[in-house]
Amino acid sequence: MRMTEVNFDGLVGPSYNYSGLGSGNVASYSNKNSISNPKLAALQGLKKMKLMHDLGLVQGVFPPQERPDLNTLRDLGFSGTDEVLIAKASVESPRVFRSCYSSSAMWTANSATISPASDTADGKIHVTPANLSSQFHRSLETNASGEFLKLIFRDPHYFVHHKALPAVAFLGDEGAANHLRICQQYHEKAIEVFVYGRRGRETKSIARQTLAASKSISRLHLLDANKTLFIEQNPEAIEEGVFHNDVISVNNRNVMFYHEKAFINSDAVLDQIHQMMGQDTPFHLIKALESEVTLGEALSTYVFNSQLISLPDGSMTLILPVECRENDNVYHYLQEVVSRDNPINQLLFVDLNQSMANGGGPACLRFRMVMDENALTGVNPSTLLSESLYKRLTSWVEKHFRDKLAPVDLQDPLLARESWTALDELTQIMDLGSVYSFQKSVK
Ligand code: SUG
Repeated sequence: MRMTEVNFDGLVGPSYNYSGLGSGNVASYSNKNSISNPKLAALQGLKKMKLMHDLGLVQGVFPPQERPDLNTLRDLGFSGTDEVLIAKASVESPRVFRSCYSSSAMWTANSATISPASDTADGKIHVTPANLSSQFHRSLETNASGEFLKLIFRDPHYFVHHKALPAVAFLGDEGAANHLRICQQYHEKAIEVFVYGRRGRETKSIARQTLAASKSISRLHLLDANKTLFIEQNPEAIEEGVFHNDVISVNNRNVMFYHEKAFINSDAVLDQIHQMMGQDTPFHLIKALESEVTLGEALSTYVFNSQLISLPDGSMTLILPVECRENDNVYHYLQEVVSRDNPINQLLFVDLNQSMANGGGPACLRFRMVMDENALTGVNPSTLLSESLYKRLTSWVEKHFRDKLAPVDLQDPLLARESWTALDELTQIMDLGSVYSFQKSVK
């Protein structure tokens, strides 16, 4: 049975903006109050999805969430008509207000942790939505992400959906961005590696992923303890702005591409992983030394936030942000990596500058799920990208999205109407049914 890695990218929403909400995220706070281009952001995201599709991979589309999320503002005691509510909340609680407009659910690497059937004791694919409890704007994603995941991975014969972990500090969970899966071939039982930034309640830094959360997920997913490892992210890197592990390391099958400052005791932990795999099995460690690529360069180019993919012919390709090509040193380093003896033989560059300005590169925009052809029949087909869905989504973006949005524009009640009109039409294009609350209540 052929196993495939299916990638699901988050579609950018119409209120995509730079409010500077990302904690520990240098790009997000450096670009606070800049003017965003939601149309370009969405088109750039779609282009990347199309590239993956054209490379022969199965590519899915994760719909945007209902933004603005006026229900949350009502839950916090703001009242009145939508117009009154928007006017009041934007003045009284500007940060909360802006949080309700964030398009952050597009970074689907944070929406869930997924364990493929080959790794779990019951042979099913396990999915746990992330509670994203470290930041208010991201915590608003959890419920809808859980619902969308059930809607997409809909056949209970193949998929088990867990509830998100309780949203408290010591169980902070940010999903697949802190999860690696190391194996020779996709169908094999892999070593699942959970990377955490903090052990519990204590916040020695702004680390978002906790060990307690990672351990809970490994239990829920019925993983084999002999094939599961919990490793600590290097706090120095977190302090510098590596707010998720996928900003400093990426893996695919038996290849690890990472910076030397990614983990605490990285040589020892990678050696341990190799022992768990079996010393005789090939394990390609592509470690960038600080003298080759500095942590600062890693952050400004997002070179490790690339997608490392296996093409149908078995070769591996890195999908990188164009910023990596524009930085001479990083570009030179990448060419050297490709020339070395490892499975990576191609570099492809994508322009995601809108998402990058909020700290989200190629890998942030996707979660991946290894599955066989049978399980693929249990996925809602209307969410899988095709030529025609790509064309329809592109026209939808062209029609509904603004090309300039300043955070102050969020106060415009028309933006809310425009967003809901767009999302309403999207549910028809993607055949999703009435998934948004404004479709259920008469406004
Ligand atoms: O959580 N940015 C996101 C970026 C997430 C990137 N994901 C991964 N590395 N997997 C974050 O910091 C900024 C949103 C704003 O300012 O509205 C933001 O949430």
